[in-house]
Amino acid sequence: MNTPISCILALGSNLGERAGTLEAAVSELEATNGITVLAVSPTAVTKPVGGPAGQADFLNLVLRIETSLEPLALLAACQNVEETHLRTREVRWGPRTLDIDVITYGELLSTDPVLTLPHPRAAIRGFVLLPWSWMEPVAQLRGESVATLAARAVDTPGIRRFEGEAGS
Ligand code: PH2
Ligand code: MG
Ligand code: MG
Repeated sequence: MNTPISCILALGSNLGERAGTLEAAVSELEATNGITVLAVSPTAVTKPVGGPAGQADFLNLVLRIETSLEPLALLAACQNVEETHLRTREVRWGPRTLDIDVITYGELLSTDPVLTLPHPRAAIRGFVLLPWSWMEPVAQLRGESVATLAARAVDTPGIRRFEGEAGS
C-alpha cells in the first residue's frame, strides 16, 4: 500500500438538483477504493466565471481527501463520479451537473496537460479559494496563503455561503 497522499478536490454544480448532486458526489468519492474524505468545506453560492452568458449560479465546495491512488487514477475516479451524474462536455465552461477538479496532489508539481498540478487556475478562483479558506483558514497554495489569494480573486465579492434553498 502506498503512503496516502493528502489532496484538495473542488466540486461544482450549476444544473439540476445542485445541493443533492454535491452531497451524493461526496458520498461516492468516499465510497471509492483508495479515497478517504477527511474534511468537507461549507458550500458556497458563486457566480459563473467564464462560459456562456446567462448560466445559473454554481454551488461550489472543496474537499480534503487522502488517497492511495496515483494522480491519473485519482482523476479517473473523479471523472467516474462525474459520469454517474450524467456530466456532458459539449460546451467548455458551460453549465454542468457536476464538475470535480483535482486542485492539489500532495506537494506535486506537474505540467502534464492532462492533469496540471496544482490546478493552473486555482490560485485566481475565489470559488475554489474561499470555501477552501473556510475549511482550512491557514492553508497555503504554492507558498501563499489561500485566504489571501481568496481575498484577491476577482470573483470573491460575489460569493456567499449556501444556507440551503428550496429547489437547489
Ligand atoms: N467552473 C468552471 C468555470 N466557471 N464558475 C463558478 N462559479 N464555479 C465553477 O465551479 C466554475 C466556474 C470550470 O470548471
Ligand atoms: Mg472546473
Ligand atoms: Mg473539470
